Amino acid sequence: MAESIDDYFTASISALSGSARERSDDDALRDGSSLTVGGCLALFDAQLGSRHLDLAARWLRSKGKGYYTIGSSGHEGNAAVAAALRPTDPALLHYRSGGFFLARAAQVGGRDPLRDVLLGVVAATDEPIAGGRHKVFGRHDLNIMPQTSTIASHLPRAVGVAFSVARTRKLGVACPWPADAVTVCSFGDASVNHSTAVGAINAALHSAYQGVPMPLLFVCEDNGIGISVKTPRRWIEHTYGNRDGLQYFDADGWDVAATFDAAAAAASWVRTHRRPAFLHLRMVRLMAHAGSDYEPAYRSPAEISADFDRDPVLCTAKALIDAGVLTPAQAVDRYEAKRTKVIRLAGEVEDLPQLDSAAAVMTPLQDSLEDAAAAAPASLAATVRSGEPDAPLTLALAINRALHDILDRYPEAMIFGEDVARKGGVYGVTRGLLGKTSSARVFDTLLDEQSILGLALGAGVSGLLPIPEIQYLAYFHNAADQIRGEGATLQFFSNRQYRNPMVVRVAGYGYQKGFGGHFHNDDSIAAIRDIPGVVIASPARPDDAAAMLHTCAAAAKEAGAVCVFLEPIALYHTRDLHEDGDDGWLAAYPGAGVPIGRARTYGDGTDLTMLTFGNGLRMSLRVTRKLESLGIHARVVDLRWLAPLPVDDMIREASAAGRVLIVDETRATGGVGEGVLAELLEHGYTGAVERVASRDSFIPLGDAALEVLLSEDTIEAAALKLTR
Ligand SMILES: Cc1ncc(C[n+]2csc(CCOP(=O)(O)OP(=O)(O)O)c2C)c(N)n1
Ligand SMILES: [Mg+2]
Repeated sequence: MAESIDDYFTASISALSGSARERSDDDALRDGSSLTVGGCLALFDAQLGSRHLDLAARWLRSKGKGYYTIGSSGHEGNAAVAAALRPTDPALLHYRSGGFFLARAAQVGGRDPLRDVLLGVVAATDEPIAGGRHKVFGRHDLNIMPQTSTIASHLPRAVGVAFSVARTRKLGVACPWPADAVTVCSFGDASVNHSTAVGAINAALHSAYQGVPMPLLFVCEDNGIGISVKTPRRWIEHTYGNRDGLQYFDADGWDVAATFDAAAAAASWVRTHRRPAFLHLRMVRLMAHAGSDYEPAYRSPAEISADFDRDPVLCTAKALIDAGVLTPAQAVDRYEAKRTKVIRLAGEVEDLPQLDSAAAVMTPLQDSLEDAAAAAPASLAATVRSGEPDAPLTLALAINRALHDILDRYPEAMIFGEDVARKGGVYGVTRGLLGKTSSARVFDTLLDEQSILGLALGAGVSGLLPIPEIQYLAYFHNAADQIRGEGATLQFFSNRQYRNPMVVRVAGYGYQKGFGGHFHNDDSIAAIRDIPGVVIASPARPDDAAAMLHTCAAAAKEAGAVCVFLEPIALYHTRDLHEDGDDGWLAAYPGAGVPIGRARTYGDGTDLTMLTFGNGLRMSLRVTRKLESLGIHARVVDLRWLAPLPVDDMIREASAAGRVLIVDETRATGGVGEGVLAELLEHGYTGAVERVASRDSFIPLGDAALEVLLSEDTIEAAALKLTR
């Protein structure tokens, strides 16, 4: 299908007259601009490439060979942003960044970026970053991290990357970005309204306000519309043009020299001041939101064609003609030559192999989990501080001590979150860590879970080992997309070339004796459990907690694993198991890590196997003693890892009794027990099985909480029913 903008370019340029003059590559393109003739020709080339990639993507789509048509047309001015930066500056880009990508690739050389983008469009396995999993702008040697398309979800990570440039130096940790790097992130004018963007910009300002280096360039590519919804006129300059602490630059994105000058000024300002800046580029959006978007449904034909004269490709051609660099015929020749090249490449790649099996698709996930599973430290002896009395510890103390040791073991480890430093955590779990090291490694953050996780994402790709804390499980849900959409997907969409190691500590689960209500007793982890590749640790006992935390740190470090470490608040300071003073819930510090995906069995009864975790372990052990007095011999299995589940251990222990009770403190619907039951049935367990769980309710205040939380009475009744 012919695109009007395509014909318009040729017709408009052909109608011009002009002759070329002797211009040297080093001449300024025009008075007052620092863009040279040679620089402009290079940008024109990138812009032409980007435009013809968009046209080719639609052509491939029309033939049933291409799968992605969101284009960069109208945004090709972002090529000048790449030119104003260095290829070593980390970039997290808007999906209309064809110009940027090609311009940076031209600076670096190597693979043909035109072919690579087409490989992405046809979902070919040869594509260098996502390997056929998505069409993204990303390449490791260009320092462009792949982004998919959750609006603004990459901005919190960008803040984390910018933060880490100086922090890695301070800690003496190797960092992939140079000490004077500027991090750049780009996004659209509608996206900037997303709470994720607003939060990230706020977090950057909040850091910079306190003197923390924040060399971050926000680039808003403002085409005045988000799919069909118009951005109010002048909204971007109104909101960001005059914001304390955020240096504002702007330009017309169709004017390549002006864009280059503004981007160069912004980049230089950020590089020098190590503070955030906002570059506002006015753009047009040509050829609709995507190939599938029928623009006349919401914009008049006149409005659509009014943008044609602000086509950056056309404007750059005119600028080169005005400057006597090219004749109109030469400009059209370049345009057509690029078309020919791109169409030829498109023809070459259109039938290349795509991922052809689930295993092929999932290779990065599988490899990451396998590497993580191999990561448990064999001995913790070296990290255990000498002179430390070997007294039994509570869960909170064991975690605290493990965090001390992890800070010793990994100089790149950083512990942060709300209230973790000065106060030492709401429950004292991080007490003393700040005094042990410096505030560069243990620090309080602003109150924004999204920014906390974003900081971890950025720190992880920058060489650090982030251990963020989310104060309560309910507040993880508040920011879950940073793990779901960003953290968990990075290895998948980069074929493991980028990894964001992290151990997210989350205090959670119920049984706070009526205190706190639903937020402090959140018992739902469904939103974490189904995220591919994420490791979920759920320790119950002090020794396991320390060992598992060491394992998670090692898995993050060695495999780039995203680990969620769920700490049962109700057991933090628990000492006893059966009777007051029995000290049955204390344990000595462990000597080795615990492998991911391995359960722990208590007892060897063969009448009943209880599969459980978290608070369920303590309740089950208590019930077991009562059963014992009735002559029923049970064994209790602490799953310990909720993802991946310890399936082999589960099947073995379940089969030993042939009667299984799943004891699940999370909600019946979407709870862990559902997954345990499914795994048992799918892996050949044929015996009897029952499941008890908490009710499908939010947790109320006071004693009423006990009405909906799983209780020992319920567990006991189910156990008796199964065994009688
Ligand atoms: C969180 C989220 N909500 C909705 C969408 C769907 N969506 C994709 S692009 C888009 C519009 C973005 O507009 P803008 O930021 O102006 O960028 P433009 O496409 O105009 O360059 C929307 C709503 C999304 N990707 N992510
Ligand atoms: Mg827009």
